[in-house]
Amino acid sequence: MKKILLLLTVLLVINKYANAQMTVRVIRDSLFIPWELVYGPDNHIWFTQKNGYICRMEPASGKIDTLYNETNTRIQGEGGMLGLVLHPQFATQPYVYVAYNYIDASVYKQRLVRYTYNSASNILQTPSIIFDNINAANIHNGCRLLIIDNYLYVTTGDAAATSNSQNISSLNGKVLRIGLDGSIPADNPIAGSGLWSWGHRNAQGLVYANGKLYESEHGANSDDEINIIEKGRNYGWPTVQGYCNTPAEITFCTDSNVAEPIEAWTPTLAVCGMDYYDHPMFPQLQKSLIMATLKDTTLYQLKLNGVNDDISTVNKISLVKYKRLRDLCISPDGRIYVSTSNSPSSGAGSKIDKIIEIYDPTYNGIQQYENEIVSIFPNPAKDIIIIKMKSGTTGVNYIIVNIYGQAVMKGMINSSSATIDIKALPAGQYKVLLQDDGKLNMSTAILKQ
Ligand SMILES: [Ca+2]
Ligand SMILES: [Ca+2]
Repeated sequence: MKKILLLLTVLLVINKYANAQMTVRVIRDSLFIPWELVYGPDNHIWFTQKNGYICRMEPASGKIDTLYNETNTRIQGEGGMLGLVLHPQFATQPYVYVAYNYIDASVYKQRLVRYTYNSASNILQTPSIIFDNINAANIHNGCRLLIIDNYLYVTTGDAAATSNSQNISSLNGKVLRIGLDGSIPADNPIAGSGLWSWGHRNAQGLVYANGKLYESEHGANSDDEINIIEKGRNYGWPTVQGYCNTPAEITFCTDSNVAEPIEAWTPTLAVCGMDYYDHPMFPQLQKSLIMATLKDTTLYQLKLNGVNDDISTVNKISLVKYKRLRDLCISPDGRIYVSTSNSPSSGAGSKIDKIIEIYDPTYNGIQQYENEIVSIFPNPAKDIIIIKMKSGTTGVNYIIVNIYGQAVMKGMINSSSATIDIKALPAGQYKVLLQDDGKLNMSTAILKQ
């Protein structure tokens, strides 16, 4: 019986690679510009809509819960409700951080608000303003949010005033770094200031991976950019567009310690939301930034080089044909979720936006790497997982990582079958990483029940 099972496993592996297929499914329609998608530790997609609704969707069914309607949100042109991020310890600190534009004494502004999730009633409550009085305009309001090591990173646009970006007294045209309570960290580059980097035009993509902060930024008539954001660096706008490659730019870049982009596009694509993909569901997409574009109406794969500090190849994922694409998120089991941005931006008119899912229906979690055959089961698991390797396996490290990227268990496998007791782990999604010092480097998502 065991031999038959093994044979079946091998056949499944071969079959999977023969039929690997990228499939697209529209989960929901009739939405209004889902501006930011975040895959939550509750296996739901949390998202904003530009008109002030904060929502939570179950991916399989498409069931949407409206958690909050922020009636202070004011749509003006590109402005409205924008970025969203969840607290990294959401299970114990159920906070949702959101950026939106509002009117204060007839002046258009932007603020960051923290809401508290009440899981019993499935709503957000007790909004608390943590950062206020950022200038806003009909165009160029950023605004992506990200939390790294308990600091909140925020991209702000130049709010249609290009001089803001080089003005270190202005919060606009910047990447900001603030405490989760809105405080200014003592180790920011300018004492008492929320600025982390400057010289930005309008960044609407931000993702942290490989110890690096990758940002996408809309250019003007040329030079959409991908940057790696570093503390206290100047990214050039409006004097420098794209690379430092004109005499005036070269002078300014030398004088002002300007960081050049790692990629630039002319004509522009209208580069938008980004996430990092490294899951074996789509091996061809691993170790890549995945990026939504508005004007170019395509999802892009930006494959990183071996040390993750440059882009080696750019591919279009041409299967995704839903006009303007705003943002994406990736689930721990390797599925990609994308939102569109095709409704009239004023909010007056039909709501025609979608959230779509990209997945491989033939993917079964069994991976083949070179000559290694690995399977991990059961999945979902309750008490134990069994990791089956090829015979004679030695020296393979396993690391179990939670949804926050923290290693919660690790050890070494020195046989063709290892049983790991996971009873002590809280229920939820995890990744099992298998690594040796040679060619084996795989990760598989498991669900602990
Ligand atoms: Ca730049
Ligand atoms: Ca240039």
